[in-house]
Amino acid sequence: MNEINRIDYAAEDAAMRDYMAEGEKRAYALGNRGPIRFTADGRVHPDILEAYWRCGFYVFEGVLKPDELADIEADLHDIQARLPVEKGAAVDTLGRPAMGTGLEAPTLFWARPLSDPFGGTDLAGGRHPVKMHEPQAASDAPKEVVYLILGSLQFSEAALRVYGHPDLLAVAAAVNGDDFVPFNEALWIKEPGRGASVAWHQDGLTHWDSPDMDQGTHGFNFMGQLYGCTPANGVWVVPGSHKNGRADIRGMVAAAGTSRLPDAVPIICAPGDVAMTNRQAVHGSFANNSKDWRVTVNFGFHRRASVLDVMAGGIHNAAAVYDAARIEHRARMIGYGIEARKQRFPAETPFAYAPHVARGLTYKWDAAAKADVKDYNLDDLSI
Ligand SMILES: O=C(O)CCC(=O)C(=O)O
Repeated sequence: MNEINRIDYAAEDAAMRDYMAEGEKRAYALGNRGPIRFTADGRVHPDILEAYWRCGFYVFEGVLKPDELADIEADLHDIQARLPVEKGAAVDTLGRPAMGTGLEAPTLFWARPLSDPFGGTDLAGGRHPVKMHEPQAASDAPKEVVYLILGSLQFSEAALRVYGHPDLLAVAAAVNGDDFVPFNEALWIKEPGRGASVAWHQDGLTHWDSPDMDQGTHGFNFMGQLYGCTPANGVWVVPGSHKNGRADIRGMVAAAGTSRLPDAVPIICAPGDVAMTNRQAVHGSFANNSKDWRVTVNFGFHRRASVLDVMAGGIHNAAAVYDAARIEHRARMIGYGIEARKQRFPAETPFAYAPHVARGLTYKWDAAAKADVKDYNLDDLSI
């Protein structure tokens, strides 16, 4: 994609460069990356699970192959062409009804280029307490850009097929149990010279004070990388921070004297790698002041016990009690993902999702299903 000239972080530039070089070294020393591997009896290799639980993230290398990446890129270009010409506009650049119009659930998130829309605000439950450094964008940059798209599976069949990936779903079952359930899905678009930062935060909101909370209670996100990600444009994680309950992020930044948290490491991926990040880990990303695009196909899963009959929500959708009927309805997206994938990759052995198998539920990916996914994210299971 386009290349732009690197815009300096000005006074922050040298420190940022050192931080990224040091972080990269520490990231590679963690021992939490490699292909998805299985034991002879078909279980996700225990070394992977050990490293994931030790670090709070893992990088699965080479999961998405070139044909699948090409599909995702084609959908990305289609999405970009269908975005409103500017925030609030009803049409795209070709005068067609823009993506997101007529939908009830939140989909498009806009930000000033290189800004930090959440840091230091009360948004999203105030979970991003400290603002990140906001570099100066080029004078010809647009006023605002779309950096996040929620409910993304309704806009991209390629993303839906990634959602049905058999090896990734096997990992979800190994981490969250065979009866794992959806969380939400998103497309993160970090344009070079424009992409917003995501201030340090922990994702979970619901169970921090629960007496039986443990390191996996708030689930995890998969982050599939279309173009790869670097220290400059990728997510950074504080390894092990998912184990320690709610972090004092304000205190961590104050102690460091900078938003460059000294213990954090970058998630580094090649195109087609898929990271898995614990939602309780302290993580964030800097404004993308590099020359490289980062596009992340993001989708999360929970333990069923973490959401069943729990009162939650209020960030990605309306607050509600997540009863069994809602969970089953939302989990149809797993059924659709598996079916959509079967059509495109018929030689693969599809994943068998235990709750559907147990109840004899079957799904088709057809015209009716495509209509059914409109606004599906109203039912996200957001804890
Ligand atoms: O992709 C990013 O920059 C941020 C992702 C993130 O914070 C999340 O998925 O919780």
